[in-house]
Amino acid sequence: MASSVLSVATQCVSPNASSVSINETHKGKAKLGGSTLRFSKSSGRISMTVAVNVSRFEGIPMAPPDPILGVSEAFRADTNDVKLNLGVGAYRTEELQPYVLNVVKKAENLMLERGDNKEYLPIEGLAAFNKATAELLLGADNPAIKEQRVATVQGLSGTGSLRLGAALIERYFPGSKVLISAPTWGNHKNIFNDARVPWAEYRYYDPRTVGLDFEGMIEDIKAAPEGTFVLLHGCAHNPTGIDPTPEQWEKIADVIQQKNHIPFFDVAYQGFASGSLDEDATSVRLFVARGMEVLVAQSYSKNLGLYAERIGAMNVISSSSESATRVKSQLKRLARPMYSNPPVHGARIVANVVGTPILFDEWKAEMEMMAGRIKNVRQKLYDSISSKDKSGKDWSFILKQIGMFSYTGLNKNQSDNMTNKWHVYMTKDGRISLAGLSLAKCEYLADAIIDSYHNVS
Ligand code: KET
Repeated sequence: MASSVLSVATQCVSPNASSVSINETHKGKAKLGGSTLRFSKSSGRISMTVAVNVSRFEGIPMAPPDPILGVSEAFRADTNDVKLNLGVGAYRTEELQPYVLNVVKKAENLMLERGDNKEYLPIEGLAAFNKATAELLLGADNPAIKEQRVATVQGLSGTGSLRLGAALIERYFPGSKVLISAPTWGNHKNIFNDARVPWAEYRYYDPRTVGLDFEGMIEDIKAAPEGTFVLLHGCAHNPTGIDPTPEQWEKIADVIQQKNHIPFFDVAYQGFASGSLDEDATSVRLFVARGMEVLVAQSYSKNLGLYAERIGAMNVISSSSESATRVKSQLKRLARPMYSNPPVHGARIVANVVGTPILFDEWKAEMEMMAGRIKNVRQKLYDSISSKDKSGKDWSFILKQIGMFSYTGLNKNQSDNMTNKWHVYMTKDGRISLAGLSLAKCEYLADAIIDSYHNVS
């Protein structure tokens, strides 16, 4: 469109100086249809630029709203008072307000008192953060840390860290596939697509049992070609809220080890599954204890409530300190042209909280409090639905699921009904964030779910 207007313009007005009058200052402007022609004369030559009102970006189509973050945008636009945002996994208080952890405020005060500067961080991030985050993940006395086999690079939260890991795969394991669970967090597919890493799915959720399809999962991991990366949710699987049992984790590790696959953990909810930071890291630690090489992306968005600080890490646990050093150098090389170096504020908060024993203990207590509030809401929601719904449907899956979410089993039409009729905002896969629910709203939500489940096909 833009180019056709351009060609019309140049045909109508010859660039020859005789057909255009140029004023004394040797600069001029003329209108032609919707376009403005600008002329200038310098050293006897006339140059002409055409400012066309039609955009060069005409060919770029409108992108669809993000399936998760787009829900918050729609929520903000709704003026009805009863509205409820159960879309994004972000912790709210019982008053449904955002929550800044006390330990975070204390760490920030410490930082202010010290007058920390704002110099660039090294490409790999803040050293104190990298140390703290690897220790939090693996346990401070983990042999992999002692033997310097862990390459840790501070990332732009969980997403940025996953993206960095994906870039490493794309560059050094060309053609390798990543196996991801069906279903999974929606952004996983985008991350690997954008990094040009091919992916396939392994079976995970069984709608008949509303539980884990363990046999399907094992079969699919076994069937993948040797050396496949297997993306695993460290704990509190998103969106299903269903985790393997410790025995099942052992069997998953067996198969991955037998097939020479490489496990790639996404740890976005450490502490949110059980309320305990250590307990929620057992899956990762189990693989590392077997001497396996493991990739782990970490996020502090949820467990420290640092959503907007974009703080997380990419860890590569290697079988030798030499290869860990080389891997780290390459992670830095990948990061430099993408974002140069990471932001400092969140890194300092994490380093202070994890590195100061009093703050660390206080964090654990706050973590338990947040996980506890979600458990209470989960129970109340189950109680409300099961006492109101006389159909005999078994809703006990709500209690079996763990973490921030409940995977309700509502389909897209039913989820639409939740939003359009009840002003309950949620993702279209039927996931609701219990972290955005209060005890006071459980009855209302129960009515909405029962109506949507029974009256919408
Ligand atoms: N992994 C998982 C499994 C995950 O659920 C999220 C965020 C992330 C990584 C990345 O979070 P980050 O803030 O980049 O550290 N999930 C919530 C928010 C989002 O979609 O971005 C969500 O599922 O609602």
